Amino acid sequence: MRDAVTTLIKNYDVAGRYFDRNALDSLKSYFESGTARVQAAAAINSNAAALVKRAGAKLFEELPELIRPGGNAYTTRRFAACLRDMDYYLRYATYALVAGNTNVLDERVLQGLRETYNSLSVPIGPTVRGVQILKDLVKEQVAGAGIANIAFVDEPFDHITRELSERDI
Ligand SMILES: CCC1=C(C)/C(=C/C2=NC(=C\c3[nH]c(/C=C4\NC(=O)[C@H](C)[C@H]4CC)c(C)c3CCC(=O)O)/C(CCC(=O)O)=C2C)NC1=O
Repeated sequence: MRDAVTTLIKNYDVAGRYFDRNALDSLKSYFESGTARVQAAAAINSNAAALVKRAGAKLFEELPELIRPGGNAYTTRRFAACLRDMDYYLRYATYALVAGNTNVLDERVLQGLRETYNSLSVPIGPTVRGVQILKDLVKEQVAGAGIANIAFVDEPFDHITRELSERDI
């Protein structure tokens, strides 16, 4: 598992180089956004359950066929599994936000996920939509907490949707 700093060190160490201007700029920007990242994590943590619940409600309102007979989130067990997956996405996205790096998502969440989803007929498109709804709600929450520059909030959620959407080669 890597963060913004260890990733940079790894890359420069492989090349046997001291940090150059690019590296220093990227370190500077990571540390400058550090407090905001921690504040964003705090705003998410204290509202995580509500964020997941609201995102689920919005998803099922948009795509009601998911929870009708024949839908993948139909039955209490699968409905709960779907919300639990959303909760995983939120929690790991929060880790990635603080790390300033999406490696934790690759290692702990995304590896093998598409195969699992395909084998259980969990539909990818609606899952991607669920993650985007979650992202929008998180951004509202974080902005509402008075955190100024929240551009970094998009990254982990967009990474999840990008990786999930990726076609097999
Ligand atoms: C921490 C990393 C991690 C992830 C990400 C994870 C996902 C994950 N989601 C699963 C199932 C599932 N995932 C969903 C999700 C959905 N169905 C829908 O229609 C919606 C679009 C969507 C919710 C947004 C459902 C319904 C199941 C149960 C499918 C089944 O058993 O038939 C399963 C199969 C095993 C199980 O049911 O627990 C895994 C492994 N597990 C992990 O350990």
